[in-house]
Amino acid sequence: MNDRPWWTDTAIYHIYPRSFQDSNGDGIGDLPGITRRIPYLSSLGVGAIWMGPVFRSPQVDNGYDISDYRDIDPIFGTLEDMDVLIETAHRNGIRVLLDLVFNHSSNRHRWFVESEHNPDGPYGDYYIWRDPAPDGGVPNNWTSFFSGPTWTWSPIRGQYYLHLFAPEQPDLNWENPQVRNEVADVARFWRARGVDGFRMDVINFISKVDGLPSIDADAGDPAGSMGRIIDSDRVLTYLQEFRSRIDPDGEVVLVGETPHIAPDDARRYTARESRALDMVLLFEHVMLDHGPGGRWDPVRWRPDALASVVAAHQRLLAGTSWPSLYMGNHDQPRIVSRYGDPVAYRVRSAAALATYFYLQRGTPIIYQGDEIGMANLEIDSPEQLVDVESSNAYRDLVDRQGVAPDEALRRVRDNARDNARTPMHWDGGPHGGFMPDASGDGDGDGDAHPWYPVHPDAARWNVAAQESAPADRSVLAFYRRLLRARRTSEPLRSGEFAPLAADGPVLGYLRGAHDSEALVIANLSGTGAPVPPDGRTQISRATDWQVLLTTADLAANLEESPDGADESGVAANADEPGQRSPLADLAPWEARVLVRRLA
Ligand code: ISL
Ligand code: CA
Repeated sequence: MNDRPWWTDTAIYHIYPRSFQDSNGDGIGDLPGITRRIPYLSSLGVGAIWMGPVFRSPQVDNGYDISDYRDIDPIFGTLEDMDVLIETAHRNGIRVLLDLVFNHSSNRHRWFVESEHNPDGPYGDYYIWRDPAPDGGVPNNWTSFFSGPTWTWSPIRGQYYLHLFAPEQPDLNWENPQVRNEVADVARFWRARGVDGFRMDVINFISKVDGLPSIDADAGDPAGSMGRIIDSDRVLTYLQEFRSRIDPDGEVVLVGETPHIAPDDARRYTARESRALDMVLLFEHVMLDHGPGGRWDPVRWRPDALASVVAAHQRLLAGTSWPSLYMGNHDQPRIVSRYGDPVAYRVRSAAALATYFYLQRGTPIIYQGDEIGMANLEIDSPEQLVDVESSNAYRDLVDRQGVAPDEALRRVRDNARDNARTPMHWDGGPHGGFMPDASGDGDGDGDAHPWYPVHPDAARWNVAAQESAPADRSVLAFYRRLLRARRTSEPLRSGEFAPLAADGPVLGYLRGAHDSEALVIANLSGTGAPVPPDGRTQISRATDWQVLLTTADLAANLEESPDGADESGVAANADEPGQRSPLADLAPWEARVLVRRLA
């Protein structure tokens, strides 16, 4: 038994409820649908789920605009459905994290309605209200993450209110102790129903610098500008206060989403002695393809840049901090499309990326569908951009920046959040098994349709197909092997991290435990490559390296089989680690994991 907290010794599965499993045929994923899939999650080998927000919400930002923190939105089910889900998850050895969105609420929350209509009442100071600037305009020059202004005028109250996101998402005023009491009360309410932890939405934004000063024009990079609007010391104080109120014994896991956080703050907030957050969700690795104009000015990402960011994050969160390891989520495009090769090496590149990323020191957070290699949509029309951030970005490019519609679509489509929000693929049946076929005649044209179209390739890329496929053609089977390797290999569970020098697209690192070590080397390209010099040096130190895993055993794609496969298409020793020599050249998209015991 180790004294490390449970969340350092497991993987978390991130569910986007509206796109996971619909149980009642209305085309929207729901809580009973998640409950139905708990056995699948248990078979995957994850020890916890993080569910996106399912609380009452007008759904302007798909639930990240909450109008009642203590009730379930009817599109997802009821409080009783949540109780059943939590109980079923716990019975299957799976803990439950909810998504607390407390930097802002919905403008339809009663607190905001009260605050707007009754400025001198008990809720008058729950939000960030300001008079117009001397010139009658907005109070400062901040901009919203969702394009456009970050202040909206209320004719009812005769003041502006702040919203770092959509106008329907007014920022709560955390400087007000009453607001902080409300947040703690909500967390205690869910703890009492058996919730094991919380993912905390943009939690580093909760305290803004006094006076809300405009940002100097020279503050080009988003990180810099966030550093100019956030008071990070008070953020830490408020997080410590929150923890002390809801979790005096340190049993609750708190994962803070912290876009553009300064590295020192990431370390401060997660250091065990700080008693604030347990992990943060960092962003540099999901901004490698952001060009000079940011997310909507995409450039090609570079593997050596990924290696540098990974090494920097590991260095930053060494010691008493603990990294979270996510590559995809509901705000990011699909991993295999963004970092892999979804055309020529969809199976093997999905597996190679997972191996490189999830065997680092830290807790893997796997986003629904990445474990079966789900890919980006073919977005060829602005109508397919239904997400508030993506559609606003498109409109802003065309209407405000005068970019031609085709060029604007080209700049938004690959990074649009819609890519990761297509319904989960369960089987090759109607709607990919995401929703019951309402008409029941098996052609999936019942009166209801999924809230967002199912990806056209669901018939081939789905859980059922990969459950029955030979191991060498199943991303799902590989994810199971990968998570099992993490659970059973001491250096992968708890070993210290040391990066190898990147050599073009070949990246890697060492994981060193007290009595054993592991070496992870990944060729993130479609061409063969030698083991890099740094890796060669490490491997040549000893002669007893064992190959624990290699993606060279996997087919490049669903149809093909790897070299040396027998007539049934199953790679030689597909269930056994590759028989390759530790120093053999790396195949295209080969990630190789070596382990050895120290003498
Ligand atoms: O990546 C982003 C900014 O660079 C945005 O896609 C995202 O809005 C940001 O990461 C914050 O995300 C969280 O808060 C948003 C919500 O839209 C996202 O879904 C949530 O993950 C506002 O609540
Ligand atoms: Ca439903």
